[in-house]
Amino acid sequence: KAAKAKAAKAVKKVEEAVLEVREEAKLKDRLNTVLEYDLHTTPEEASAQQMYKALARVVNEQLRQRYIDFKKTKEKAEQRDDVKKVYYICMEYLMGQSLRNNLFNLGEMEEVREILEGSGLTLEEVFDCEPDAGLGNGGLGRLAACFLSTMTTDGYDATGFSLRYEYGLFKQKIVDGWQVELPDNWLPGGHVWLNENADDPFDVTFYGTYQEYWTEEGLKFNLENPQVVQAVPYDMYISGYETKTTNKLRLWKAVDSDGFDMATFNSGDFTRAAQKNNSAEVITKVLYPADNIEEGKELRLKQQYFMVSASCQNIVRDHYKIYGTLDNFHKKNVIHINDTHPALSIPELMRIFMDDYGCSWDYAWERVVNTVSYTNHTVLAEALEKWNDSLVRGLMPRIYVIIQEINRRFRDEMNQKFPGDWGKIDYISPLGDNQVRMANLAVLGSHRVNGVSALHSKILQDDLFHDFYLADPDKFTNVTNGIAYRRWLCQSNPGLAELLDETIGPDYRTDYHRLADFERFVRDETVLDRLEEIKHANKVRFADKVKSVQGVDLDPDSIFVVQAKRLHEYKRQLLNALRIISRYQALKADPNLDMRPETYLFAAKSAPNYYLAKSVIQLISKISEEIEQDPRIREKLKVVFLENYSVSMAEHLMPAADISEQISTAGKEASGTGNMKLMINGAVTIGTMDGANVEIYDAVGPENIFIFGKRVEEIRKILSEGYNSGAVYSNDPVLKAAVDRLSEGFAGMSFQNLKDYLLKPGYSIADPYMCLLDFADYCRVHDEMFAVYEDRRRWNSMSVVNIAKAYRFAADSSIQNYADQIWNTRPVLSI
Ligand code: HBZ
Repeated sequence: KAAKAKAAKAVKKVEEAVLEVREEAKLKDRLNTVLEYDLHTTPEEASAQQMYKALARVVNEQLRQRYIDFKKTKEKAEQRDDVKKVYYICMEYLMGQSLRNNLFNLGEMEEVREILEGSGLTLEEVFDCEPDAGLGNGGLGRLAACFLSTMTTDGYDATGFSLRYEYGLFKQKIVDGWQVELPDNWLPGGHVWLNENADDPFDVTFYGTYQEYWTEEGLKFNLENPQVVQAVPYDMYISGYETKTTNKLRLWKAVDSDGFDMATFNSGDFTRAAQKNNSAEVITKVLYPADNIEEGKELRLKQQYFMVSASCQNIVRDHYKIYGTLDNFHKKNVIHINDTHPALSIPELMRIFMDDYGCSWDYAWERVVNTVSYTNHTVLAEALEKWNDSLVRGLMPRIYVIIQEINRRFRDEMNQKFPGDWGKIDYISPLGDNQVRMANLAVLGSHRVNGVSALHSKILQDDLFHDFYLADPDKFTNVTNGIAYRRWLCQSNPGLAELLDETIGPDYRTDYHRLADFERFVRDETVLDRLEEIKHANKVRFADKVKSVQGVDLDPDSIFVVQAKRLHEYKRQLLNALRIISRYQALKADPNLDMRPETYLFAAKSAPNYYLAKSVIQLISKISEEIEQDPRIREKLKVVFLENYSVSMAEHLMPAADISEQISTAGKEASGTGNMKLMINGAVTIGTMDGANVEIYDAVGPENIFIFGKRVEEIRKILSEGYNSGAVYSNDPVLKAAVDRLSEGFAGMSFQNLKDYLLKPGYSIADPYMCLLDFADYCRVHDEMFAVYEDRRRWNSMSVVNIAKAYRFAADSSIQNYADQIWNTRPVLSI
């Protein structure tokens, strides 16, 4: 019996090997065919560009086939009552490049490496040809991308919905220190991953004259002369790691439904009639480049409703096709809205249920609320979306009427809970002050609301959504963010991944808990030395990259201090800059200061209309310029502003960092995810007790992180008593000297505006994010950290602990929490 089993096993192994060889042959054959017939070249003569195109096309075909194959698994799961389809709706998906990721996930990297050997091209050269899909601003958009990828690896039936922006996040140029924006025309290289589905469009309706009237059957409405825009889907297939699960990201493109305006034509204006489609297509032209700030523009609202309407119609139609009823809609689907940008999903689903499927209000409402869940990503007042009533009513008259009814019923219900407490009820209503308040709409229309770190979720409950929390505490929960570590560690730091394979074995690649095993090596000198070598090699690699794209020399033997994130007041790049100024002043006073050379790396894009943020970029650039002119100082202190931060730059930067700067004003950074990416690559954090830093601190312990600054409660108290930045400034000579230096300026440019910002009340109080308040503590802890860095053994063991404990921030863990606490679903395939 045993021999038989053994033989059967051997046969199976051979069969698998044969299959693998066939697959390999297929890849190579297909590649050759595409090169020859589509691109008219050969593997030997193909340029890197052509090779990228051909490979992308072949891999895309493989994924399409896998997507079709996976349908059968999903169909079986449709009968199970513990599985739902997960729809993740988000205005942004910051996907970055796809080729490396897909080859890695499909296990085809080595094979392609071998194929390329004959062509004289390297994998890196080929990968470099792919433009980033920069369909997002920062943390929120990258989180959506990490989640979709991780849900796929973990076997969920998940679909992402967003827009097919023709232009992604602008390209950043720095001219004389000032940020200049250039269009990011990504489609020429990026469209290979987009599979158009022109025969599956949906109509989205805007404007029109809305009228209600009574009939014997009740209240009816009529919408005259609306503008109808077609939403055409483009599907990007999403691969998972070592799994048959394949999902898709569906991106909608706006197309004019008739393409020709007959009315204009009939009135004799042929040219204008033919141009009409431009008015619709502008909807998906460009990503709004603002992060954590409200825009309030009509086009942005159009984008939101366009995405939401097409996606919701698609979801309901697909459900009805399978089950022929909406009775079980909420038992089979979850619709997750990522921040309030897709919150119109709530009234839109009500509209579809009632107007298109003839359901009653109560029937629809029960299903909608139990399907929708909402993640909040910010508590910044200026980022909370509020739309003018008149704008909403004009653009979406039917939706506005539905929101009014939601509002009326909600107020009735709250009057039961908080009888007569109209102050409270007014405050949490979706309509008020002639505005539609999207956060209130999102909360009342969802069955679960979560923040993105423990601290942030607590602030939501205690502060921003306190009255909602009192009315329904069970609605609120926390899911701490996470990262796709197969991308941010295994792919972007192959040296470290190899060390992990050797020490703890490769299982951590599929089971994130195993990463914790690495802590066993915290005192293993061989491993610590290897870690040091790997970091150094990554720094050399990064220095080469910076040299080739920006022409700047970095010293890999200096300490790399990294602050990479959007430029925002609350993130306090200015605090980092002030400390560098005082460092510079100390060095000027004593050029022989005994210190290891320090390299400060900044990478950040600012919203194009955010003047103060742009000034901070210019300040950093000008400090850099001035230091470069001083030969004695530039040996020890280097400041570099890395141009055009992007996902692919981050993939090179994170593995090269020694120190991770996470220095936001406590209470302001909802979570942060760059902190997690740096940590898992072995960088040690200096940070405030904010967002997920708090959980990093809990994970690694006080001896493996450098914490400084005021805590949330302290800040609250100081603010209530009146914060006086001027007093802090006057009492600290080091700080005063640094701040005064702003007006004197750098490389011939004064930054009086930034000094004023720190000391004079403007629109709000002086120094609203309290850079000055935390300055002294920041400097003290920084010095302490640099001293510890000199103890290389100790530092590298801190690095080990950070890498090992980063298992807590695997997106797999976040997704598991969403599935358990919010979605109440399970994978259709488990790895
Ligand atoms: O979401 C970020 C938070 O600031 C960060 O702390 C968190 O880690 C991350 C993921 O949860 N928020 C954003 O990135 N927000 C935006 O990008 C944004 C974009 C458009 C808006 C508003 C905010 O209109």
